[in-house]
Amino acid sequence: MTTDATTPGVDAPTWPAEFAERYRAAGYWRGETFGGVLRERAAQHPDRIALIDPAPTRRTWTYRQLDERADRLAAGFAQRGIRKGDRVVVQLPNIGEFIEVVFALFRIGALPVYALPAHRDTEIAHFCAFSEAVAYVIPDRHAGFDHRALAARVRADTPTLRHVFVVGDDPGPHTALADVARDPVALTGPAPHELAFLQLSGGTTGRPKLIPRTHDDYLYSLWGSNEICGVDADTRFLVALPAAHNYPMSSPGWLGVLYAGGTVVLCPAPDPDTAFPIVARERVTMTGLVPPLALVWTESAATTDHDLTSLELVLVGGAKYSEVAARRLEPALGCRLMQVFGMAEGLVNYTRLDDDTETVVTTQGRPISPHDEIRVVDDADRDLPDGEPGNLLTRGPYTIRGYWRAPEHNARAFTADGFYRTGDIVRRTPGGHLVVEGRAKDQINRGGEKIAPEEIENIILAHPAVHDVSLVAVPDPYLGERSLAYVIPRADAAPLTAVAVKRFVRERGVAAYKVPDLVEFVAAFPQTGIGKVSKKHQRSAAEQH
Ligand code: AMP
Ligand code: DBH
Repeated sequence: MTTDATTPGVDAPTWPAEFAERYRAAGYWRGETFGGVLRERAAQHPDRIALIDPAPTRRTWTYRQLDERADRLAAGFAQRGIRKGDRVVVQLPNIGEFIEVVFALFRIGALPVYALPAHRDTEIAHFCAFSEAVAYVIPDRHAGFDHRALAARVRADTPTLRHVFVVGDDPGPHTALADVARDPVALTGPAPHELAFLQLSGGTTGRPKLIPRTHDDYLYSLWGSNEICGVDADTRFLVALPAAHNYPMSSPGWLGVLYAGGTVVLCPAPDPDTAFPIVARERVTMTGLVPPLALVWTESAATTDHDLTSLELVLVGGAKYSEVAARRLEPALGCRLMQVFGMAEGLVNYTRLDDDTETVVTTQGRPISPHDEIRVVDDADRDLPDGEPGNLLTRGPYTIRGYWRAPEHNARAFTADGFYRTGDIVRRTPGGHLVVEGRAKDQINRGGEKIAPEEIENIILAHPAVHDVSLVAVPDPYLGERSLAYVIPRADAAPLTAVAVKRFVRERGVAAYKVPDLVEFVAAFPQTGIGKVSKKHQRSAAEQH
């Protein structure tokens, strides 16, 4: 048997054979691939609109056009030596080319590594080096930032990186994506049980982990989500959040909507001023938001002149949505609310369309699948009775069994029998819904954007005037949480300011949302019984901010 980076079990643990058989026998793993699904939809309804990119000038793709475009780009990528199993870091905003590029890679069986537009040198260099990426796809400029210059820096340091493809008028020293397409060629492509892409984890450690998802498992999460959310060929779904993130991609997301033969509408930014006119013009029926955006949409709906009556369902998730805010959404937007609690590692929970209002506003839903196994345990992994808060462990037909090339981390993040330790503290209601009560993992959830404190602590520690640092969450009425860096300065160094610490992090080149919101200088950290930094004490002290 030949193996390559797409073969499960090679670069990451996979489902034991008995589980894979069970999921196939239950009809969850249907033996489809992303490339195959697009081909089928194009044959079934070639002229239906698959994709709308409204800005700056409106462009549309029928299913046939998207399918053909994916074929032509795949041929061009293949001609440039991109092969099945190769990793390609894709960092594109919500533009039509994003969808074209990933379907072209799916056709080859090359694995997109989904970077967010906000990522900068530190993250991109890591993704490219760690995944041994052969190519990196970027916009020329986006949100005032020149991605070509970043790409040139990363390319100089990454020997495997042979190509940088640029969307836009001026590719600089790189290759214009517009010059890549060729007449279609025959490609073997991936098998359904093989890897489709590497998704990013929000992370708790110094470096973001890569999440290996197969065609079979991810496609199940898509059509399972479609059934729950009522996605069909008439759905017009607005991608308001960054398209590369797991939530707008799969819950039910743009991939779910394409699976159902519906229409994906890309939104360049999620604020009401940008999104409402697009909702009105394109008659959007469904979207997914994070809680801070849901708040702004709810408030703005009262005074808007734009017609939002096409909206049928708004999903809210990614971070805890307050019950008070949740109660206001349906009356303000004139549509149904669904809460969603998911993770790029797999498990996704939704409230249901036929749940009563109390359940929808007070819980974060229940799993997609009857085969999602849920355990709520104490710190010694003993099962707790329903109703008691504890650590959420899960295993199932679309939850990974291990991160990509991370055996040591996997030993901690998964139990011996394959349950993923989510790090979330939940309670299960008698109806089987989960309520997120908190978090055991060291992570900050800044309005749905996750920060691994260790990653930022490592950067700040490199400052010559810093003796030690600890990054914790501070409650915030709008974002839910913001970040606070407690810094112990070196006694022998020149005095340090908060502004200097923030600038230092920014200049290292990380996504802006990871730059500490607040910096406080202290003489010492509170300690735990065995002398570790007590983040628990720091977090409760930070609540005074
Ligand atoms: P990630 O690992 O980056 O995919 O982020 C997944 C994490 O986001 C989950 O483990 C939760 O901590 C958090 N999360 C997602 N949705 C919700 C929600 N509805 N309520 C509370 N936390 C959430
Ligand atoms: O936060 C997440 O990662 C998330 C939230 C809702 C997610 O991955 C998802 C739904 O699929």
